[in-house]
Parts: sequence; C-alpha cells; structure tokens
Amino acid sequence: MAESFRSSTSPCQTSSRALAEAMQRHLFFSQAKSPSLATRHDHYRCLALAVRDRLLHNWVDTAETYTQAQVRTAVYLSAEYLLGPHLDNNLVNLGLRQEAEQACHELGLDLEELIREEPEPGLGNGGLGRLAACFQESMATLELPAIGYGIRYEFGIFRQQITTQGQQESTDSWLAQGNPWEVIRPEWSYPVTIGNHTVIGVAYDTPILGYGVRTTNTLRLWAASAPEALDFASFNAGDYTKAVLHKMQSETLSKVLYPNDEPEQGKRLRLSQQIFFVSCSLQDMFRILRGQGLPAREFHRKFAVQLNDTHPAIAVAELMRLLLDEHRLDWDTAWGVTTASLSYTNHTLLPEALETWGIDLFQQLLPRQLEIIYEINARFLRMARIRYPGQPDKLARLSLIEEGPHRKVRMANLAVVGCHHTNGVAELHSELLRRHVLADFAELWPDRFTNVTNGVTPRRWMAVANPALANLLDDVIGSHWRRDLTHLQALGKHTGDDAFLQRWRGVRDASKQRLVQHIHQTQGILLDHSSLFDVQVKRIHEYKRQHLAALHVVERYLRLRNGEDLPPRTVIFGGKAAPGYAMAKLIIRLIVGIAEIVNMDPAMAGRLRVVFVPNFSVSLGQLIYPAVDLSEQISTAGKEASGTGNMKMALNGALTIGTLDGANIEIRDQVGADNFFLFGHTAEQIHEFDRMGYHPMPWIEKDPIVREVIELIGSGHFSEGDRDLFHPLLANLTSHDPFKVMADIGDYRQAQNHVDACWQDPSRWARMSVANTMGCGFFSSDRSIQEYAERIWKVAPVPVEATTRSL
Ligand code: 6GP
Repeated sequence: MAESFRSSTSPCQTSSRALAEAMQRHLFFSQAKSPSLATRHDHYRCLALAVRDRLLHNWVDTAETYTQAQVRTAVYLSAEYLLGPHLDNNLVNLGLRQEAEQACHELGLDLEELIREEPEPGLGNGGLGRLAACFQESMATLELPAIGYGIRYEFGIFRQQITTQGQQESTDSWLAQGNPWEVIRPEWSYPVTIGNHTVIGVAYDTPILGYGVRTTNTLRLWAASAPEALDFASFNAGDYTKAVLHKMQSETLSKVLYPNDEPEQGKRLRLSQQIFFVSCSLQDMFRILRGQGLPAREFHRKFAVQLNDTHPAIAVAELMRLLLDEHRLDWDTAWGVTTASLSYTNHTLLPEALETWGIDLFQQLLPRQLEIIYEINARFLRMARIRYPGQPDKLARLSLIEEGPHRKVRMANLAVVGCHHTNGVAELHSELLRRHVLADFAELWPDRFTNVTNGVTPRRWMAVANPALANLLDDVIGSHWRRDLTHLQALGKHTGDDAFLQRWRGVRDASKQRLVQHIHQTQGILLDHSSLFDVQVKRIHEYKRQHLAALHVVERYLRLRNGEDLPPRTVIFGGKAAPGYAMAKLIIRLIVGIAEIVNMDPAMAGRLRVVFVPNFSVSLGQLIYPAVDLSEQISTAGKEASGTGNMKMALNGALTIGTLDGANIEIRDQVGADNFFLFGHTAEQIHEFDRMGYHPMPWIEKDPIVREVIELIGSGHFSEGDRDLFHPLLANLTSHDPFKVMADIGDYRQAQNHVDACWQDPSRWARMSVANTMGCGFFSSDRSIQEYAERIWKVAPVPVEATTRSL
C-alpha cells in the first residue's frame, strides 16, 4: 500500500487472497455462472462487485457521519459528468491496486484486460463535464461533505467512428451490460411538472472515493420515469400504443445527452432536462434538511450550491418557487435564502454559447417559474434604475429578458442576479468576464466576481494514467504528491542529475510505446516511438483551431518533399465534433485526408506520420496524455476559458506550444517561459482586430508558404481530386477567418521551428519536460476545490468516523 495513506484512516485493508475469493463468490452468487461459462466481462463485473463490497463501509459511514454531525454541505449541480471508468480509479483510491493485480493473477486473469472491459460512463461533452468529475474526486479526497447531482443519461456522448468520409456517429449504450457501481434509490424520487405533464425523477447513487481517506461521497443522478406505467383507460379500450405513450414520453427526458459542447439552444427537451434534474435535486435537499429537523428558511446554512455553468441556472427560479409555494416563505426571506445559497461558474466566452430560452417555450413548459423570473427582474431593474438613471441601454443589457420580436430569458443574467458569487475558470477568463461579457454586472457588484483557476485530479491523471511516472516520482520525491501536488517542486533538486534524466526519458518512452501499440492494434498504423509526438486532443471547434495545426502539417509535408531535413514527427489528433457542426466535421475530414496522403507517401516514411484517433474519451486520454511530447494549445486568444487537457499534458511532462489564452498563461508562469513555446496575438490584439475590422488577405499575401498550402488543399490533393470538398473551409479562412488563423500562422511556424531545434537536443528536452511536471503542482483540482470551499462555499472538511465496522 502506498506510504502516503494515513495509517489511522487506511481506507481499506484486504488481502489479494480475500479479493480472489470474493471474485469467485460473485461469479456464482451475482453472475450465476460457472468458471467455464464466464466471459471476460463477467470477470470484470466480479472484480467490480468485490471492490464495491469493500468501499461500502466507507460509503455508509460517510453518510452516517454527515447525518449525525449535521454538516454544512457543498452541492454541485451539473448537467454533465464525464466520469470515465471507475474500476482502476477506485482501486488506486482504496489502495488496492496491487492486491487486485495479484488476485487476478491467482485466478489466471489479467487486471489490465478487466479494466478495459468497463464501458465508460461518458455523461458529458468535454471540459465542463470532465471538470465536474475531477471536482467530485477532489471534494472526497479533501474530506468535504459534498453531493453531486446530475442526470443519468441512458445514452452518453455518442461514439465516433472515423472513415475516409470523416466522422460517423453511433449511440453509446453504456448501460447495456448493467452498471455495478450504481445503487438505485426508488424511495428517493420526486415529481416534476413540466407543461401539463408530471415526470418522476428516481435517484441512482454512485460512490465517489477520496484518495487515502474514508470519505466516500455520493454522485446522485436522476432517471426519469412516468408516474403511471400504463394508462388503463386506453389499455382497456384496446389502444395499447396510447396506453404506454406517456411512459415513453417521460422516459425520453433522461434518454440522451445533447452532444453539443458550448451548445446550440432552444430545444424543448433540453430545457425539460434542466428543470427536471434541478427540481429533483432541490427537492432532495429539502428532504435532507427536514431529516435534520431544520426549517426551509435555514436552507442556505445547510447547503452551498454551485451551478456548473447556466445549465442548472433555472435553480434560481425553482428554489424561489419551492420556498414561496411549498414552504410558504415571504418573497424577501425566500430571496435572501436563494442568493445566500447559490453561486455560479461560467465556462465559456463564446457569445453563442450563452444560453437563452424563448419566452414562448418557457411559458409553455414552466409558467410559474417564468412568473417568478419576471418578478425577480422587476425588482432587480427597479434597483438598477435608481443606480443608473437615464441609461436605458444599460438597463436593457442588465435585464433578465432580451427584448425584441422574439423575447428570451437570459440564463447567465439570471444566474448572476440570483447568486452570491460568479467566477471564471482561469485568470484571463475571469478578467474578460469582468471586462466584456458580464461588464455591466461587474460594475454593479464588483465583489461578487472572482476567479478560481481550474485543476485536474492527480489521482486519475497521474497515478492511474501514468503508473511508470508515479513510480519514478515515489522513488525520487516520495509519494506525498498524490495528496499535495505542490510536492512536485522537489523535482528541482534532480534536474541536473543525468541518471534521473535517463530514467525520466525511459518512463516517457514506455508511455509512447504503450500508445504505439494501441494505435497499431486498433488502427493498423505503426508509429515510431522515438519521433516527436505532437498531440491535439479535445473537442473539435473552430476556436480551438485544429485547422491551424492541420495547415502546419501540410506545410511540413511540402518542406519535406522539397528536401528540407526536419526531425521526425508524429502528429496525433483526436476529438469529437458536434454532429450538427458542419465546419468542425469538415476539419476532421481534412485531417483524415491529409493523413491518408502523408502516410502513403514513401518520401514521408520515418519523417512524418499523421493519425486521427477515433472516439476520444477519458480512457483514451489516460493512454494518450502520458505519451505527449508537444501539447497543442493553440486557441485564438480570448476564446478558451481555461482548458484542462493543457494541464494534464504538462503535468505528465509535455511541453506546450500555445497562445496566451485561458490557463496557458498560468501554465507558462508556473513552468517558466523558457519551457513553453509561445506564439500568437494576445486577447487584446484579437479584440482590436475585431473592433477595427479584420481581413485575412494581407496576412496571406505576405506569406508564400501559406498560399502554397491553401492551393494544394484547394487542388484536391487531399480529397482524391475533389476541388470542392474543402471549399467552405478555405473560403472561410481566406475571406473572414473569424478565428484569426491567418494572423497567427506565421508566428506559429516560428514557434514550431523552435520546437524542432529543441527536440534535436534530447537532454535539453528532457530538462524542459521535467520543468513542466515540476511546475504543475498548482493545477491540482484539490487546489481549485480548496479555493471554492474556503472563499465561496464556506464548507470545512469533516473526517469520516468508522461506525459500521461491527456490522
Ligand atoms: C469548457 C471550456 O471551453 C474550457 O476552456 C474549460 O476548461 C472547461 O469548460 C472547464 O471549465 N466549457 C465547456 O465545456 C462548456 O460547455 C459552456 O461551456
């Protein structure tokens, strides 16, 4: 067991023998099978169930401790949790990884294979959902009383296939084989009225394990069901379809996750999903409050509720409704309770991603909540009018309602008005929120605005994803970094030690070989692990500029064909495009087209390879991040709120090529400017372009290389002679170029040349790599959560007592 476990709270002690026996018992008692019929998936389930048995004491003790101690609780409301597989993470957090390996060995099984059997719960789109998952784990590790609430989507983020035609989508039936990690709680279910239908939300609980502590918090996801399974009147009249119609309609609510990252809006079902999970969660909190003998007006003393973007912002109106209509408080008291309970995190600067809902839709689905929003708005504008006399434009901007032919509810405004704090997720992002997106509110209430820079959990993203690096760190600086990531600073003493650097490179090589093997097995492409692995994995978005990286690949191809000597590179892309986002899908198509030509060309052998890894996911991230040499973080400055993949890669020893955007700025500050490849215009300069009128043509005219690249793509070279295929993309780049690819491409080339130069000196690169890991202690989600807990939630740790041991 890792030495960093505190002996007094050692979360779980079990021998490999006991674990193996438990697996055998579950094969019989849970799977009802003999060994000769057992599939690999059966064995996975047996191990998962045996592990679950071992965490139950902690889970039950945690709930008991929180109930007895009547603790103040952090509540995270999020429409998305991109959890990733549980098994390996739970083994690590319980300190049972080695025992499980040994138990599997005793049974003739391979733990790694069983781990890969788990279908991943992909209940999120990208950064926002993954952050929610990291935060759950950190809250448990920090022993904070916390609950996460969300939706138990039957189908998570779609599965992506890549063909020569680009992206193809299919459904993700992650529950098809059952889910050993959840417990259904039918006794905790609540009605939610939407329009003239009532649906019931049923709780499904998943344990969230802290690392090296007993604390095991709950993620409670709501599944929708109908109040009556069958309409007997229709049934008796022989109309069997109508008899089950309402049930089907109700269950549709939690069927599927909307696949839009920073989303498109206006969909009735999406608004229904939002009120559904928010109302169930708030009703559940009132149940807990009642259980502790506390009245409704004490809600804000018991709960600190964090809204993960505006998806749960309807909570402002719904909490008011419950306090007014169900608990009979007067308006002022209810408003005091609401604004003292809620706080809001914004995750995007893209104006089109700020949610609004048409008044008509709102009126149809949520008439009472709309009435409450009007009342909130009337009172708020009365106050604002006194503060800003004779400034109707300002009042129009502050209003919760967007006026015009199609009036809309502005969810971000509702969130800011109804919450005691609003935060961005990186310094620059919070600054831009204050200066632009939410400037009027920041002027009105400067003290409500703050920043909490994102982080990632070092358990999943180092200990689980990169065991070789974890071992090396344990040897060199001790194992305490898992609980306090600032311990990575201690690597500073070893950067001059050649033997250490040698081991460092060995670890990185092994991770790259692991990825090479996976890509060979799954895609049949053999990569050279000694080449520079240049990686961009994240959702496909124009603002993230995968096309900038793609254009650079074409440029390298041309330069190599012209006989230039460039160090060998493997360029790896991965990420999903929203199914309705044509330009993003075209970017994938371009990358696939480039890969096809480059990888077939004998002149590129040993010099350049291009791969698009299909279906990027948490599990693939665990495989890819440790293998990255060069991390592409090349968004247009001022567009990426934070980024968290940037942190995962740098933490695992990658060097970043990046703009001054989101958390890149803070990463560069932490790891040192010499260990970061900076390029591109600043957010301020980009803002000026937009103000003054930007045109890409002057940039293109002075850059013969980029012209050649664009011509080659336009000639059909990467599309089997089809000159039209990429026209929309090229026309966009040469006429509007909304994300300023052309303004940054020259500087990007310079930075890439500098990358090539540094790579030629392996020991220099290794030192830069160590400096990145060393500097990234700040980017632990433990640090982020500590900031939320202390500055925003006022929630303190409560260690869990062992109370059920004697059962
Ligand atoms: C993302 C941001 O794009 C990303 O920069 C950030 O790191 C992440 O949130 C976590 O804060 N935003 C979303 O995924 C989103 O849907 C509405 O925003």
